[in-house]
Amino acid sequence: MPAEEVFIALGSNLGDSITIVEQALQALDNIGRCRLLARSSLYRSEAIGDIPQDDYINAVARIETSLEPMALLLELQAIEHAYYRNRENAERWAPRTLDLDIVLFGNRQMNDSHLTIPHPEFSRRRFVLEPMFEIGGDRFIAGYGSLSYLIDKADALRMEKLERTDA
Ligand code: A4P
Ligand code: MG
Repeated sequence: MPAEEVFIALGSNLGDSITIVEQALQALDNIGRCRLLARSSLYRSEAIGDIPQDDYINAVARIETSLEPMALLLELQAIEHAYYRNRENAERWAPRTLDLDIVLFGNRQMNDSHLTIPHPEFSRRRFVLEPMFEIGGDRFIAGYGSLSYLIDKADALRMEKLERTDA
């Protein structure tokens, strides 16, 4: 099975979010049959959603994998669990220690009870689009348009790029 290029969005707004997201980026490289190709800077962004909550630390990773989407999702959930994400708090868009979303998986489109690809919210989320642009440049996404076009249209959001400390 040839490897496919996948974009993963990372987010955290509970605990030591900067360290958690940095460690999660490394953890992605350690998944079997996955290779981290690029990672964005960290971004601090205003939380979207109905409940007032702390700012998020967000980032995007570009990986190459020969795993199927569902197998990759299970690996991502194992990483989330390692950070004690509190699943008791079932409220949608509640604060979380670590959230890993599959944004794009090659050119695949799917929608079943476990996975929707592309991620249903990505095209409106500046904290996903700008880090994608940072690591991959502009690109056309079938059914959506170019990244630069999506960034222009995305919701206004307070967002700040943090200095890289790993470079
Ligand atoms: N699932 C379906 N499609 C996918 C996909 N493409 N990637 C399913 C990952 N998971 C996917 O996920 C619930 C179920 O979604 C999973 O079991 C999987 O089968 P979850 O991570 O437990 O729930 P969730 O993340 O709370 O729900 P949701 O609706 O995915 O929330 P979001 O969209 O992740 O939003 N504000 C800022 N500034 N930055 C943020 O990162 N994040 C959220 C969470 C809200 N506000 C934010 C941010
Ligand atoms: Mg999620």
